[in-house]
Amino acid sequence: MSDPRDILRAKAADLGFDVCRFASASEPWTAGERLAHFVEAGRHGDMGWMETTLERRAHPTAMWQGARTAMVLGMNYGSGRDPLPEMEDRSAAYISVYARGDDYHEVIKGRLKTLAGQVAARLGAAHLPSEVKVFVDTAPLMEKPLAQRAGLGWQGKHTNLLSREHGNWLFLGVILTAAEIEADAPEAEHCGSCTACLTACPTNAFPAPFQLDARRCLSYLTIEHAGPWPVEFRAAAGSRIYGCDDCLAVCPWNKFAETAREARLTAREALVSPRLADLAALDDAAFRALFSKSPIKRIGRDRFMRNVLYAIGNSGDAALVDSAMRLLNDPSPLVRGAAVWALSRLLDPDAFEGVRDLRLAGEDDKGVRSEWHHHSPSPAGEGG
Ligand code: B12
Ligand code: SF4
Ligand code: SF4
Repeated sequence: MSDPRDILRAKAADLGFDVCRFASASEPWTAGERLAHFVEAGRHGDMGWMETTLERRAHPTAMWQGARTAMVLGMNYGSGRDPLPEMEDRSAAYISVYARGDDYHEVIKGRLKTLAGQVAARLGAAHLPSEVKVFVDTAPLMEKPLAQRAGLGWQGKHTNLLSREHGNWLFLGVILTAAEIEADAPEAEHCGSCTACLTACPTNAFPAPFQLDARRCLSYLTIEHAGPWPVEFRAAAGSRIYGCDDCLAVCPWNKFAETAREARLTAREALVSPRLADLAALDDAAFRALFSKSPIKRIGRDRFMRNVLYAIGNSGDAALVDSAMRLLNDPSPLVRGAAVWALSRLLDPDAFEGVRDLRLAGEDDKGVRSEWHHHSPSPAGEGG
């Protein structure tokens, strides 16, 4: 019989996966201890699900005792160009490359399920254990160390998995099976003395090479963090309103990256440099319509508008004052508080104090009141 891995690889390629390799899911690893260290140090921030699933997440067999082999899939979502120059237009928003098309969870999960059915049938026909389970992103499984073990690439100093063939723009998906399938060779690390990603990070989110403090990462702050951001990160966000690509985009290994083959992962025109003024005008229904099938819909309109307002505050564009003023009337205190910060950056101190004096009296939310006081050019008394 020919190598079963090649048959399964061919099926994966037919379904649009760019790479498919195999690793042991049962051999021990150090990734679980490193994850525990990450969580103990509080680096997961508000992502409480990392803490509650810590034990299951530590190793594939902690989640599923029967797991023997991981079939690890990669799908390229590269745009074929460096996206960072887009941020030069401060009146436009920057949405990270991974979120400009359809939600990758939906795109990949459907394909993984189809593939898993084919894998199970193939294993069953070969009289091997045919139980399989599929994972993309949301399950308690550490996908990057599994991908490195399978040889898809290596975890770079920015902690993402990159490869010599595909650079940094690769989504991961995993099928675990109870069958023992011969493993592919793991990939070695090829960062060498390069530190480009570490120095490019606008918020200094890497306490050491190969380690990330998610609390400082703009991807975490824009997507996962629910409330107002610590003030120190707001200016550094620039125009990034959903995710961040800086550490990926500066990596020299992108020179080999190709453009995504999967049409559903390619950018929708409306999500490349959308005008901040247009985004600030979205009500809930318009937000849902614009981000239909997009991963951005999942953060909800209020959190999204918070991000848009921080970007407005960083724009230096006086034409956006009206947008921020309008959002001072928003029903969400999160949005109102972010509007205060934006105005504190766009208005001159006298104008800001004038607006504050008018608005503060009618504001009963403690958080928004504290935004008014905190960003006032001169100290303002409570109730002022
Ligand atoms: C939580 C999470 C986040 C968090 C935390 C990110 C992180 N680096 O941990 C936040 C919200 C910040 C995030 C951001 C992003 N994410 Co995310 N995220 C995840 C998720 C759900 C879990 C990752 C995890 O377990 N983190 C915990 C840490 C401890 O794990 P780790 O990074 O593997 O940690 C290793 C290193 O720290 C290292 N280490 C630690 N100490 C030491 C010491 C030494 C000496 C050495 C050598 C190594 C070392 O070993 C650890 C174990 O391998 C995965 C999906 C999944 N289920 O795996 C997606 C995933 C990692 N995310 C993904 C993506 C695309 C992103 C973004 C690029 C999105 C964007 N453009 O905004 C950014 C990238 C930011 C960055 N630089 O990492 C992809 C990455 C694909 C890839 N090719 O790697 C994944 C795999 C989802 C998917 N299925 O495609 N993400
Ligand atoms: S995604 Fe952005 S903020 Fe997060 S570590 Fe990378 S460069 Fe830093
Ligand atoms: S930028 Fe340099 S250090 Fe960072 S992942 Fe790429 S090769 Fe490694």
